[in-house]
Amino acid sequence: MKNVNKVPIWFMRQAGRYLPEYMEIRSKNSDFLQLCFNPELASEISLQPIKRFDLDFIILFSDILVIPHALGQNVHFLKNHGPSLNCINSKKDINYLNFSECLCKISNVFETLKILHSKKGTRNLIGFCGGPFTVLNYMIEGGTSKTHSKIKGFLKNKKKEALDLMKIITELSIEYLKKQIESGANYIQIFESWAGLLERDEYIEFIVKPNKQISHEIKKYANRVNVIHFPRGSGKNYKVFAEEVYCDVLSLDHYYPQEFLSLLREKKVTVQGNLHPKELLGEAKNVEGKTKEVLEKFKNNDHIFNLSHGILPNTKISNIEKVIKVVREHETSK
Ligand code: 1CP
Repeated sequence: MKNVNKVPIWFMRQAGRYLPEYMEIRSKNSDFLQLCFNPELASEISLQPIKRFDLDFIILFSDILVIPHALGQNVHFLKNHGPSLNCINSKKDINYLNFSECLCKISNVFETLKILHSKKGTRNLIGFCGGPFTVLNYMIEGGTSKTHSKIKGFLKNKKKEALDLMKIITELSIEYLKKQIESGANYIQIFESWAGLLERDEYIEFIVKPNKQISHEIKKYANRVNVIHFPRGSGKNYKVFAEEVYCDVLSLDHYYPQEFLSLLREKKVTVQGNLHPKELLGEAKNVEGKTKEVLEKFKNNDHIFNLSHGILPNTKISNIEKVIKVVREHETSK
């Protein structure tokens, strides 16, 4: 008899602006960070997609920018504009950051996880942080950037400062993730959303090394916890990433080297991904075919169904339902 397996499913950014019930809470809470630090509301938001859809994972509702906030940087989320942080330019600005006791400032996140843990049932609970380079990028750019000119200049002209700050972010992120695990997370995802900005030596130094350190420390601390890495935009560098960094799961966007899937099979790394979020904006009739294409592509790998990046705000709920139905009806035999 064949072993029938199901492909588990969740969506990056499954809690958020495409859900009317999220918008309702958000309309009454203008300060986004304070919402992240309100365990009752944050846990309610994390559970909103679970109430609507049949998903296998709950992800903590918070943001990667709680780390700069914990370090004492001013972080605000402006309406229709995204995050805004006071820029860091010099050694003096770095010295001004305060990293003693700074996890206390964000300890409500752990309370949210404890609530979620008590309500998770058989689902997995994902805690997360930003990849150190991605967090550094926001700290230096002061928000979302199209050109990334400040971070590129900073790496070029102030490399020592950049490495010092990366070390601080990496060590704090490890402590932060350990506390998330203590509070009930059994999966950890590291969102290295801007990995695609770097090449060659800089990719090794600023992406591979800190991500490697994080998974090494997390697996040493709690081997049972699964580590998901998402070095978005890595392209041909996905290969060196998978060779160097321990991953239980590797989340893929659209471009990765040929022969990469067989490397992941050899290393027993589960693939996560990779339906394009734009597919969820269109006609339901196309969604079924695109979902099946993804299932087919990864049929020989262990696979967690997901998107190649986060859900977009104007996503149609009916399309999410369609994807889930197709994945639930699909059976693999490995
Ligand atoms: O206005 C609003 O209501 C805020 C929108 C929003 C939400 C719902 C932001 C602002 N962050 C979040 C939650 C969030 N962010 C989660 C938990 C919810 C879930 O996944 O279900 C997670 C995991 C994140 C992670 C995050 N924040 C990333 C990594 C993933 C990615 O998208 O690449 C990044 C880069 C951020 C920064 C951020 N937070 C919010 C914005 C608008 C941005 C900037 C994004 C950019 O620069 O393009």
